[in-house]
Amino acid sequence: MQQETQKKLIFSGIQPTGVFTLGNYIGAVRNWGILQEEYDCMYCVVDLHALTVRQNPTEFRKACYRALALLLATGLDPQKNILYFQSHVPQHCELSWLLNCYTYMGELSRMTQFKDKSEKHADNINAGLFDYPVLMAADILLYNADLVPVGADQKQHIEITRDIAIRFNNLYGDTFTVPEAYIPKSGARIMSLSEPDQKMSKSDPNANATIYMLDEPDVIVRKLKRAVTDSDSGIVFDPEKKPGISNLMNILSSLTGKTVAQIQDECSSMGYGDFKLMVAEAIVEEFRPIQERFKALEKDKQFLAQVIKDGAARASYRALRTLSKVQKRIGLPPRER
Ligand code: ATP
Ligand code: LTN
Repeated sequence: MQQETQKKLIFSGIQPTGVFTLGNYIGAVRNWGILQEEYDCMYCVVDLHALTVRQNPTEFRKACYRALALLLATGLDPQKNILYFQSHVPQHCELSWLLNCYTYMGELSRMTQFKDKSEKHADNINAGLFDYPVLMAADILLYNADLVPVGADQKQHIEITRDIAIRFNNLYGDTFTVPEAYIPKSGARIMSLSEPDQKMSKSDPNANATIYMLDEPDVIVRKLKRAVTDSDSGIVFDPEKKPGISNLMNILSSLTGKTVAQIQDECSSMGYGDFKLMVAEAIVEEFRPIQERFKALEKDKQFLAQVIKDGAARASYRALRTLSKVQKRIGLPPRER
């Protein structure tokens, strides 16, 4: 059905919980485009994970399509990668159930994302939120991914995925590849512009805290101007004492490829105002071509529909193979197909 190579397999996912942020871009999505040249890559819009938080059905459907179009607009090539919606490949849920039976309540209770999200959504601490890491483990193990490119906040989820895989392999013999996190050296944790001790997040209710990939240039400039900096002046990299300006330096470094030390040297005589404009300009220029491609793609419904259909078919083919193997190892009665 499709060419399979000896290349290492990359798998990653992103939630369609809103427009992708500068944090998603630098920490994850941008790297996905780089990896597609060297690896066999699968990138999934994890719509089922997004349901752990209440979504408005009409808005949610739009957000799912937008997420896929944005991935394409950043340069992911549907010929080189498998791009698809998680909900279109039911084997993710099937494997997730099986893995639930090899995961302990204690380990899930220690997940910091669960603790954070439970605090943020105290009125809706649902079982899905608790079980989120097991579905994520299923996403990854279903394809025997070698590497998982994510931002630093997902490290703990990759650790539990590894633990589940090792536990299963110890019980039933080598079944799953034990994956490794692939976290960028620079930009793995972009912070909020309003609260630089919090990570930038697409579901932050304060729109000024976040740069979205579809923000117009004037909006980006305005948000940068408002970004919280520190009481003293000086473009100095010190994440502890000067988290605001250090975050902006980190953003600039990730976008230009310059080190923070170089930026500190080059900008030592600048005031905060000019520096903020320089960072805004770099973001605007980075997003300009992506936004143009996005506008064209959004109109091309037929192309998008084809990518979605092909992606699901190619992913299902691979998923079924692993799931059948797992079912057999566990001792479930075989089903003729
Ligand atoms: P939400 O606010 O809905 O929880 P999110 O913005 O945290 O969403 P996810 O869909 O959970 O985004 O994450 C997608 C990818 O982006 C993950 O690999 C994650 O590690 C990465 N990522 C998210 N936020 C940041 C950030 N601030 N800096 C770097 N990487 C990030
Ligand atoms: N939990 C991830 C999204 C995600 C994911 C995955 C990432 C779901 N399944 C599999 C990598 C691999 C997050 O970014 N919050």
